[in-house]
Amino acid sequence: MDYNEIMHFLTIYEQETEQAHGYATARLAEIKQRGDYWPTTDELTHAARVAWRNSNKCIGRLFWQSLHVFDERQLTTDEQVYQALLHHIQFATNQGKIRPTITVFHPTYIRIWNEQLVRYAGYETTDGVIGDPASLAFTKVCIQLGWQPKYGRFDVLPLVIQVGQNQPTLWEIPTADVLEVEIRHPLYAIDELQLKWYAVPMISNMKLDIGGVVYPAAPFNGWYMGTEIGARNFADVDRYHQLPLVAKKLQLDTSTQTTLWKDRALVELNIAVLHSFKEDGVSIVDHHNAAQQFKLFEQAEQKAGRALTGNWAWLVPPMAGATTHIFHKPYQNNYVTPNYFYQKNPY
Ligand code: HEM
Ligand code: NRG
Repeated sequence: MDYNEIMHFLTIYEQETEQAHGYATARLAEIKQRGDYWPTTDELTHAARVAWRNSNKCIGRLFWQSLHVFDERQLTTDEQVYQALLHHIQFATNQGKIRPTITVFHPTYIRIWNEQLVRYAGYETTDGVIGDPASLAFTKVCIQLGWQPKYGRFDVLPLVIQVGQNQPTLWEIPTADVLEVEIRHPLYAIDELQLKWYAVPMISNMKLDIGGVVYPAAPFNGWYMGTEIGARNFADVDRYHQLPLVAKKLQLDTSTQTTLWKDRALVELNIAVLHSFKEDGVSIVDHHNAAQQFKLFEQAEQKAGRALTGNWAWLVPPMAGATTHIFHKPYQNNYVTPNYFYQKNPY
């Protein structure tokens, strides 16, 4: 905890939420007397939104003010946390009309071991990896904790919740609560690859930092940018590695890289992702619209008199980078709090 940083946040809060002059100073005096900063629900709400606004790697920041914040800091049991997570999943999914949402749990008692609330298992077998290679280590942990592996390509992992220093406990997410989209293409037989992806990316392994006061369990979500699924999760060689199979469905000449078969496969796979989500009524944004929205965010920040921070290498989309304005300018990658940070895995 750092009183200067807390004062910095309280000043932002006072100004941006139109508190009476002197609010921040008075609050700081209280906090110093208690020796502890327990934000009001209103302060917590604004902090979570500003933390999104300060997330240098995020292209989706235009909508930072619309973040729904559930203050669940009072919960003390794994069963209660499980119910709150199910509520988060249902509220955020909203039958496909995805709502950016964060649920904040107690700063010291609660830890969620999952990287995202919904992720697919990955299994090392003698025939190679089945499922998502990004989940290999966590899947092993789940199995050690008593989870029954199913050895499918898209097995939703259980929630792993830890309270205090207790052993973590496993909780299955009801199938009905996990919205998924089957991937098909308007023209090509990409459906034959039997790919699907979950609708909502809910990051659950980052900590929310408010002036040095840290919330290790604060899962948040927006909606997907199509390339996250089509150009990375399905395409990366160390993920689902589907480009050679897509190329086959498109009957491309893969005998030499010079035919740009990977580029052509990437484009059609990404068209399939966007097409499928759109047709199913699930929120998603393509990288061109996302970049345009980010431009509006840059303009709004300038108008508000705030310095823009960003991480160029993450903001540039993994396809058609130079067609977006982001490619053509530098960004200051300074860290400002409140913010979301990485933390060590508990396993
Ligand atoms: C990263 C888009 C909402 C915080 C990203 C990335 C994309 C993205 C494309 C890069 C991911 C990657 O390359 O793996 C969006 C879109 C949103 C959205 C389209 C729709 C509303 C949010 C929300 C928050 C957030 C609600 C937090 C409240 C972050 C953070 C990262 C990130 C912290 C960095 C993640 C990391 O380091 O792994 N976002 N985002 N985003 N976003 Fe957003
Ligand atoms: N690339 C990751 C998700 C990272 C965060 N992306 C978002 N966040 N869109 C993946 O699962 O593909 N968000 O809060 O919406």
